[in-house]
Amino acid sequence: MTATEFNSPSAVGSGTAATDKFKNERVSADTSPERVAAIANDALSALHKVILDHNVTYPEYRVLKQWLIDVGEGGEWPLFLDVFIEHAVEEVLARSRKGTKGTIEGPYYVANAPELPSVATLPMRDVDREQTQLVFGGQVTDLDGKGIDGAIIELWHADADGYYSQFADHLPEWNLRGKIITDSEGRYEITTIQPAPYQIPTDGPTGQFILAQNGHPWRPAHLHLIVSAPGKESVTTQLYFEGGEWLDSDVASATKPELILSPTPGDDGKNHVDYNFALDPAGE
Ligand code: MBD
Ligand code: FE
Repeated sequence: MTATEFNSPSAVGSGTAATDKFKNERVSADTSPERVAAIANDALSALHKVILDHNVTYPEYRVLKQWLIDVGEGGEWPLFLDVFIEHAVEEVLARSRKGTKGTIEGPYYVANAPELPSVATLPMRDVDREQTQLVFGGQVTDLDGKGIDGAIIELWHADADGYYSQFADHLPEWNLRGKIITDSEGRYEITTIQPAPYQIPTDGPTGQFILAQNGHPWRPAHLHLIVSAPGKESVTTQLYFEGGEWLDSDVASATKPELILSPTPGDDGKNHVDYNFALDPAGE
């Protein structure tokens, strides 16, 4: 495999895997017919207005139809929706939250990662061990700052080449994924690798959509996390890195100033940083 291939994860492989994982979840929502009608009518009206305002032509309409077909056939709906739409849904959720800021989940979460103790290293290959290591410590608390015994931190991220395990065939099943259980005071210290900026696949319809408008396909380097505990609202979030490329132009519009880490290099040659999570109480 060439270096170029590693720099450009293929759309079809990761898209199909993400679509299959999502379909297995068999999702549902408790939405009344009246609410469905209200949302659907407003969504269609907004689209009609765009068509009229921009004098969209028949050739353009047919290209849109073909592109929508391509997104489905390429398995890219999870990718496209999570990059361009999910941040607005997260903004709605954030209105009712006081604790640690959340942000989008993205298409590559997998439940049931191996459980790890409060001080742990994520599963990684020898080649990952050659990367700069990141030691990430802190405490999970309630909104009053009281530590939570046995809180759960699910952590997942891409490797240095931009691949997520289970969405690329060459990686071990749980590479750079883990479920860390905090100690009696809610503390943890997780060692992983310092992630690199992430390029979403450009060889499929989502990439075509971005390049057709001279956009870029990059996300800043990030860690994904879901932090949860009994009696608390879980928070789905991401952490970024001070000074990192693409922080101000994330293609997925998912950065927040509160979510930027500033690690410092230690005498051990590893980067070190602390970040604490405060969880809202569970809703009614
Ligand atoms: C990612 O890694 C990601 O975090 C998002 C939101 C979309 C595509 C790939
Ligand atoms: Fe990601």
